[in-house]
Amino acid sequence: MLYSVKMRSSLGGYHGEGGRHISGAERIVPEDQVEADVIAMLRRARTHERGAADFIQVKVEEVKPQTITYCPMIPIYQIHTSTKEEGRRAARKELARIGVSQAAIESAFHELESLTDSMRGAIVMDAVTGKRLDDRHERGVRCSNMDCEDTALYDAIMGRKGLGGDHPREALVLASKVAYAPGTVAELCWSDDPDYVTGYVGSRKFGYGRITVMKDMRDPVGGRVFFVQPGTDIAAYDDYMQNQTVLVRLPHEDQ
Ligand code: WAQ
Ligand code: MG
Ligand code: MG
Repeated sequence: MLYSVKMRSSLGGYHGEGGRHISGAERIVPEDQVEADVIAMLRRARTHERGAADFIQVKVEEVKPQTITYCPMIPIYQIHTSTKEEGRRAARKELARIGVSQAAIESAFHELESLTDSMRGAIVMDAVTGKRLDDRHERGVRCSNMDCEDTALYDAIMGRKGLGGDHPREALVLASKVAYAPGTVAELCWSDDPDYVTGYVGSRKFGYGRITVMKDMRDPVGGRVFFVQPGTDIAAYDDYMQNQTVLVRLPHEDQ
């Protein structure tokens, strides 16, 4: 039986009541790994670069096998950049190559570059008009309930490529679920972890375009934009992102 393990943490009390978001994490793991994951998450919240959390919530819940769906992990490719400007130019170029309109690219960068505090979720944007479609303000749309189908295999493959660690795994899993969501055209992301400057542009078309530098060191503001086809049903999209359990499968040729 599989279990969902989720953690969210904040500093200065509960996030909704004055506390500042520190970190969140979630896994879907076999029953015998639940305890180890809970401990790893507690440690992560207490030693995070955004601060040592003083409010930590952990939720453990059985996942009903019949509710699980699967999608492929999108393939990774890398774009080496050395400054924020170069990285963001590269991201614009990738988005255009995927088919996101210039208007939507401008609108996305305008939205993300105007943020003064990180959102918890993503902005959902029409990939043609650039209009923001969710009405979730600073919360945005959250993508949840996803993990690697086989973490040991994933670690073996990514470790060999020098891409071990939580950030790439979590981002690749999320980007794969997002890329395979009905309606998604592309995704744009950079981290809100102050010392984590790598970001990406994701799509089903080309995969996970990892851009090595997309922001300045010590910048604590990050964000995500999900670009969708015009006419996408936003309530259904939000429901898929938040609630559909998705296990991400490694492609055959990597095994
Ligand atoms: N669903 C939707 N949006 C989210 C989620 C989520 N589950 N988690 C984070 N976000 C949004 C939110 O606005 C954050 O401020 C922003 O994304 C960045 O989140 O080396 O670490 O978790 O290949 O800080 C990418 C590169 C790292 C990884 C991304 O994002 C690599 C990262 P963070
Ligand atoms: Mg994160
Ligand atoms: Mg973060």
